[in-house]
Amino acid sequence: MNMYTKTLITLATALLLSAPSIATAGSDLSSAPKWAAKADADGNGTISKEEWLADRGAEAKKNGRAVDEKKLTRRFGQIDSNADGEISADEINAYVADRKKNKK
Ligand SMILES: [Ca+2]
Ligand SMILES: [Ca+2]
Repeated sequence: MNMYTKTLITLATALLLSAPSIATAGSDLSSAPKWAAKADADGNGTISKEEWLADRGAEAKKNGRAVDEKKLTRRFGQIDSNADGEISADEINAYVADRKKNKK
């Protein structure tokens, strides 16, 4: 093994090792509430309607509430302000901020 190959392998290993942290830091949901990052089951940085229903449904069940899919779907539409079928961190943050404002 020559130096060049060694350097390449070292570089590749370093890249591989740093990849998970890059993915986490680059996740769009890192600025969103914790539950939002958790709801992103496939980790693509946005929450699809399926992910939303699965997560919110599980949360409702955990809290002993009935799962109202219609209501959850409506809420999804409220949060998904650009209506592209995915909830981004910006949309969640705007929604949460709005809700806090209205509570006061
Ligand atoms: Ca997702
Ligand atoms: Ca959206």
